[in-house]
Parts: sequence; structure tokens; C-alpha cells
Amino acid sequence: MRSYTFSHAITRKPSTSIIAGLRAVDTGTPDLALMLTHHADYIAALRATGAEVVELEAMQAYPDSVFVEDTSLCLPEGAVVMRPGAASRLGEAAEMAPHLAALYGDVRRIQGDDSFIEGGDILTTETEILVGRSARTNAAGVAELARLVADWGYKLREVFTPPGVLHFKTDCSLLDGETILSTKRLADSGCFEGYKVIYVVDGEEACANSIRFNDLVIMPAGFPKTRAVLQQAGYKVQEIGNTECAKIDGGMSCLSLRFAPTR
Ligand code: CIR
Repeated sequence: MRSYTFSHAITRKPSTSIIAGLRAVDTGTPDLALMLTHHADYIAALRATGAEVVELEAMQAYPDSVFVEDTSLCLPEGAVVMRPGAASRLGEAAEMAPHLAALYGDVRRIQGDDSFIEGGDILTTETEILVGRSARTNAAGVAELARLVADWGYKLREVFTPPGVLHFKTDCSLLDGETILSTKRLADSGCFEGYKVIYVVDGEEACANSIRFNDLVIMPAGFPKTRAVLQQAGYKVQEIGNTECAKIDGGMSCLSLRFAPTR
């Protein structure tokens, strides 16, 4: 299954500037030492599935650069470098491009001056690419991405991230070829019609941002009811501490680019 079988991942170490990371609500300063421990656990989980993980150096100039997912979309056929809608993050995308070029034969770019799109708003399933418009991703960005991936044979569907939710994938994750983990507030929009939906348990909305990576569902620690639902459904769950990234609105998907290039 190309949507969750990966040979590679790219991560980037958090830097001391992480304390200046963007956040919707201030719930405290992230503790870098604890974040580094969680980050190492996350990378170990990716590697435990047999994937090769490229660990990039910390970038002081970009406080949010640990959240590499937002810089690019990686597909088997090639990669597309995004244009993040957060002004402080725009430069992160160009920093990622050479690393993708080292692994892929075909690297494309979102280029329009008015196009904005972040990877956190993109959910690639087995049959389509769902892109949620949000405060970070606009119609021009979605349209440009649709053009760029069309000749790789992808159908792209524009959907909407609920107001007040940072990214589309803040509220959902792919679990397998036909199943999505979602909050009720997102699934109620009807965007997952045709998929099987497993709901995160009420009060545990913050674990909707999980990832299916090879045989594992990697989810943030501290959401026991949803974890039990996933285990009962037959998924092999690995929990990773996320208290520090959560303070700056980051989660499991944001921390990696996941892919299997065909070159
Ligand atoms: C931001 O606001 O851009 C970061 N503090 C969090 C980014 C999280 N990324 C993601 O959900 N893909």
C-alpha cells in the first residue's frame, strides 16, 4: 500500500529557537531537553519498522523547522516543495529542496506568489490526495498542487479544515487503505464519505494527529481510550511523548516526511 508503506523518512532536530515556535494559545515554553528525548523516541520508532531515517541538523533561524512535514509533499513519483502560509516558515521549504533532490529524480515546486500551502493540510490516501484549505493553505496553493501532481496520475480533492484548527491533519490521520482516524468535528463535514472512519474518543481530540508508518500506528502518549479503540481494531500502536511539541501545535505527522521514492 503506497499510502503507508515507506522506505525513508526525513526529520530535523529541534533547535534552541524552538521556544519561539508559533502557537495559537500560549500554554508554556517547550522544554528542549524533553523534546529531544521524545524526538529520539520518534526516530527510533520509524527505524524499528525498517525505514531509513535521514536526520537533518537543527536550524536556528527557523523556530518551527522541526515540523518538516509542512515543507513538502512526498509521493513515490516525486516530491513537491510547498510554500508555507506562515511567513516565518516560508524559507524552510527552500532549505528542504536539496535533501529531496538527493533522494528523488523529480522535485517540483509551488511557485505562485499568491499560492500558499503547507504539508500538514495534505492527506494522501490510496486513491486520492485530500487538501484542506486553512489559514495556511489557500485556493491558489491547492490549485497549483493539483496541476503539479496531475501528470503523476493523482486526483486531488479540495476540502476544508474546520475554523480554529491549524491544519487538516491536526484532526485526522490515515490508518490503512480505506480507514481514517478523525475527530467528529472534521468528519461531520462529510469529507470522508466512502472511507471507513474511526473516531477519536471525545476529549482526546489531540490524538487525531497520528501516523500510519509501515506496520505501526504512531500516536501521541496520553490518550488511552483512543489507543484501546485502535488496538481493538487490530492496529499495532506505538505511543510517543508529545507534550513539548503540543505546546507549539505540533504532533506525530508534522515531525517527518515519509516516502518511498521510485526515482
Ligand atoms: C506552526 O504553527 O506552524 C507550528 N508551530 C506547528 C506546525 C505543525 N505542523 C503540522 O501540523 N504539520
